[in-house]
Amino acid sequence: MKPDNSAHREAGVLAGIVPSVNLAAEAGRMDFYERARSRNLAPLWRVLHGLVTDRPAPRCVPAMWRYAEVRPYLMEACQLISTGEAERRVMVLENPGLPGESRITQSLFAGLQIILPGEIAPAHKHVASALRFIIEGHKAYTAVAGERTMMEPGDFVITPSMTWHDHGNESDAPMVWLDGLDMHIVNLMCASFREGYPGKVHPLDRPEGAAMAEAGHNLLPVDQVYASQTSPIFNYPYKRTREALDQLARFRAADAWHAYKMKYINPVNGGWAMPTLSTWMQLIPRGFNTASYRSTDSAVFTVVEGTGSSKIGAETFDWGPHDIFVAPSWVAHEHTASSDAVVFIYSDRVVQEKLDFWREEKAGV
Ligand code: GTQ
Repeated sequence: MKPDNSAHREAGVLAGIVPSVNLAAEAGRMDFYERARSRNLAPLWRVLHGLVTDRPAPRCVPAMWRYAEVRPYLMEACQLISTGEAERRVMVLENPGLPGESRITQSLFAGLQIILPGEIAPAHKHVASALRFIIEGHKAYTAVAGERTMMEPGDFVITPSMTWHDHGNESDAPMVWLDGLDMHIVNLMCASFREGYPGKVHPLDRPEGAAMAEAGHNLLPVDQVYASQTSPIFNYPYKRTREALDQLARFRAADAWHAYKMKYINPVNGGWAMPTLSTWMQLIPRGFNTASYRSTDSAVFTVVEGTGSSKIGAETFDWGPHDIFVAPSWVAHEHTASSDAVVFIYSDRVVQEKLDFWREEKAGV
């Protein structure tokens, strides 16, 4: 094949990506590339620097979802489809840099799930793990592996991998929570399975509060064997989390980058509460401005209480209760609180740590 215009064009594009490649010589290689392609072979030198980047190159961008703007869509979805028909009535928070991909970051899923009084989201199980962070409503439940927990705003509730779970609302008001799932990580590895339960709900065989009694008091049943890497604590209630942050702030100085930031832990091993999703609750006192910080884990932030603003890269977002925003990998961010602010955060940091990927950079250090 003789080098034609398109070959030159392609070569020109390549020259922009890999400056060391000679443009004229590249045009002469097009025939070779064509024949190689027919044998399912591709030259690495044409893609190397796009594959092995000199720094994180997230397609995900800084973004915010204001709850006041999102909530009407959740309510409208309730008019249009039942939980029964939808299986899970969830509006996915899609990163504007990743439209149509059901991703809030490249590795994380986020969605707002709404369940109306009397509705049941039927039982199923899947390899993907889920976290539920409760936004509004009272006394709706999730049942996992035969035990129910009633959910209150600010509670952090875990659905471990491959456990049967259904959700129900026996209260008289809608309940909304944020779902955080790791299915994109599962799918990257092609490790996904799911199964629907034959009945609507899985039978209950443990009393409410069982997990809390077994694991929620800095005590564990002697000789208990833990096969799962997920925390045996089912629900980390907001009341206790808030109290811990409050008491901490009374005697410790705020950290320059994190203010007061506590990680949720698995009492069995002291590690992260979930094997694929790191979770924290952060308290930023009124008037405090966190120093600029970046890390390789893109993170999802949900405001529980208070107001403030966050500078994420070149953008500034003003936020209040229930607003959700995202900081992409390696994009520096800082927060200012205009009233005492409490923010729930999740990311894939735990995965990156296990794989020796994770890095952070604190401005001024
Ligand atoms: O509640 O089981 O947002 O399976 C996405 C997938 C929620 C759930 C989601 C799910 C669920």
